[in-house]
Amino acid sequence: MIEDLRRLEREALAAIAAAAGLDELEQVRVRYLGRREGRISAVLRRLGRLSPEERPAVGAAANRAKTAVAEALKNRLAELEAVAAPDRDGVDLTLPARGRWRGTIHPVSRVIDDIWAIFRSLGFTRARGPEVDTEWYNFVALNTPLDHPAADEQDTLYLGPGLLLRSHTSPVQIRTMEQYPPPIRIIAPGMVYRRDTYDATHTPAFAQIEGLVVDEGVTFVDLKATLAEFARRFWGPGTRVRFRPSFFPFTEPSAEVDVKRVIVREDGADEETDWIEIMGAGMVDPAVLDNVGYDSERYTGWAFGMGPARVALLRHGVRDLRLFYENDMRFLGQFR
Ligand code: 2U9
Repeated sequence: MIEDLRRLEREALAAIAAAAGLDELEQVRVRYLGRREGRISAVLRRLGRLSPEERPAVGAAANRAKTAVAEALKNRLAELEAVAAPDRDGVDLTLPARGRWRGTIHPVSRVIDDIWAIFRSLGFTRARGPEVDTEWYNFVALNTPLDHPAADEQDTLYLGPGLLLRSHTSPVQIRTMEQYPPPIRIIAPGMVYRRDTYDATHTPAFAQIEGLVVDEGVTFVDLKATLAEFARRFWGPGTRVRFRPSFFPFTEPSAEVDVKRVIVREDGADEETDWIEIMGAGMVDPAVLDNVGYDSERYTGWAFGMGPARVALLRHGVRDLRLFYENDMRFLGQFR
């Protein structure tokens, strides 16, 4: 019987060491120490039937086996729990790993990149300049007198006397013309600032992309052809373009540019959208060319400006501009 107990103990200790999880360990406990069916428990229960001579030795061996197995169970339980449950530092080693965090290009930046790629292929260079600029570069050089409403403190964010946050990227074109002689063919994308109410169609900081061409013999035909080519590359070959007379202080004549897009319906048929105003443009006012020291008798130019956030709005069917500038990852993550 003592021999049987030694074998049971060896078996139990091996099974405990081999138990890979808490459930398996509990099964081992029940098999050897369970009150009703445990094999070591059964030996202890039978002690009463042994002769008084046998009882002390077998009893002692049975108790030793029970203690050794109980001790092994306790140790293995601690080991398994350390892996299965949060440890004292609250680290749960069984939690699945988090997915890798993947960033994405902002939808407004993507519109800027796409517009830039088209103009680059048409021979334009990208230009940049400061976001803090002077009244001269932001207004006066652009043929906009300081008593013009745009220069009013109601509309422009002033930082000090004569110093402001640029309200368009046009100062970049002025600075570029000061620095380089014609011919000029540039695209100026960047953030601009206006004292606007924050609502679905206005944000006080917004992206703008402007273009400027200056050379000998440049005409309104070049403006129309280039912007129509751009529109067809950006919105598709079926896109129609319309120019409506307008006014800007820095261009004369000036136009608002509308596009009518062709979209393919779910049933495969083509459908034309309404006319959508997409940008402003015009022939650079000779006074602007004079302001940077260009000979306005010899050179002519054209320019345009548009808001990429508005383009992104149309591209994705978003109704509220603010969503693009609030950095909510639940919104931005959808543009992957
Ligand atoms: C120079 C000369 C001329 C840039 C131009 C517009 C027309 C225009 C608006 C579009 C939507 C601003 O972002 S918006 O609110 N822009 O309508 N911009 S012509 O003309 C220039 C620029 C620089 C030296």
